[in-house]
Amino acid sequence: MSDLEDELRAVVGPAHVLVDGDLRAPYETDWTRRFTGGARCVVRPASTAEVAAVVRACAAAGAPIVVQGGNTGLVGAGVPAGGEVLVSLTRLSQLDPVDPVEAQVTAGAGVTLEKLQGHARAAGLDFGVDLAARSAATVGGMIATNAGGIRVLQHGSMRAQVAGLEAVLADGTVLTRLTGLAKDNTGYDLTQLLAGSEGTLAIVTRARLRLVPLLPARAVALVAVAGTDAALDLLAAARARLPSLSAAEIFYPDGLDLVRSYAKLPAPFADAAGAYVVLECAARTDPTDDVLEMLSTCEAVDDATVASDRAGLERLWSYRESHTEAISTAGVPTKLDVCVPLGELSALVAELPATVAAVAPAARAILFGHLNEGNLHVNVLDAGERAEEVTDAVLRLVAAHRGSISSEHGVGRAKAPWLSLSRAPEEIAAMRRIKAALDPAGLLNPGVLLD
Ligand code: 2HG
Ligand code: ZN
Repeated sequence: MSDLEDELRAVVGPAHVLVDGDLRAPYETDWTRRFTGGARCVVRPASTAEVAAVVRACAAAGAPIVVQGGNTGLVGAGVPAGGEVLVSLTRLSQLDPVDPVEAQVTAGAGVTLEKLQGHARAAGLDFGVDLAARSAATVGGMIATNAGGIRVLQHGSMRAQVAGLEAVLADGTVLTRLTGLAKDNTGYDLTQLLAGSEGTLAIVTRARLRLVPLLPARAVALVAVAGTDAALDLLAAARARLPSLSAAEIFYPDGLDLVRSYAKLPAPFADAAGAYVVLECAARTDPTDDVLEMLSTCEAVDDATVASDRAGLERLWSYRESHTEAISTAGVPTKLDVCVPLGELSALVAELPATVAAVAPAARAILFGHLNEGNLHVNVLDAGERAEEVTDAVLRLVAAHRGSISSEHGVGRAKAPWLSLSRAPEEIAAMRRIKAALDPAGLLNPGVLLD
């Protein structure tokens, strides 16, 4: 075995350098099964010092690195293109005690969202980001991708929760900024530069995270509406009248059909609707009455069902949250995560089916997502050989509606060729200069974000 593997074994221990194909395999294919590539080896460091030593060894050998957290990313950024050393961070799982005065906690990059949530809740607080992949998604990956999820409406996306970071640069230098000061105006904000940089500038090893108040009383409404315009009217009413609104999500009848057969759920309403909206309110005391009052006076509502007990909340949320798994059970989707200004959303939804059909007649596009941010998850099934053409057509349509080609999943490898649809040439040139300054040899996540 080569010198590099021996050096890596000396750093992390022989059990944590995986060269055998069977052992590497779970790390080499992404969650969707669409992106796959062979790693030179998988290395599993357990501390920041070990990550730094791994990076130094790779840098000395000129070996490119791909960084992986919970491997729940959806744009191919965490799996190798071919031949990289895959650095898996799941063993960086230290979770410090919650600081109740600052309402902050320091967490290792490998801590799962679910662990973090449980830890915060046990201390009477909560974490501001939540998403369906919570059992596997990790803090490091969520920061690297600036993950969004179902509470962006209330707390913003991942970068808004990050008060400080520790990270390893491409030459093995460790940057540590974990104090989490509420005010700190001392130059470039390196923490926010690394959030959303998709592992291309540094490897996040620990984070100082903000926590939010725990709001234990929740009410969820699943609402039947005529279509996207009515959903937006409902959103406007909910935002104006429900200060405790914590989530607003949308899905459509074809997605509901898939979810129902996958999760064995009953039809939520006697009659089919044009679109379905999930609204959630979170407060210290039961917000159900406020939700019912808003629903009873909003003309956009055709039908609604409301729950506030744990089983009912889970049941109503599962109509929305089971979409990803239900779609993956039906095939390997081409996943496009886009957003447009709310005023453009209806037109986008109306134009998408024909846009997809024009390049891939056999394909079907399942739409769902985060209504409040105009964020649609366009999941195209049965695109077959036409996945690239579908991607191109959909992303161009989104750009024509003044939208973003990646709302919350990142650019990764999947969308790198289309970055210029969302960012001006001057911006991309500036990003390349930042990349060159921090990673001159291009060792970190090559081919991700900037191809
Ligand atoms: C969600 O909102 C996730 O559930 C996954 O962002 C979206 O599967 C998808 O396309
Ligand atoms: Zn999402």
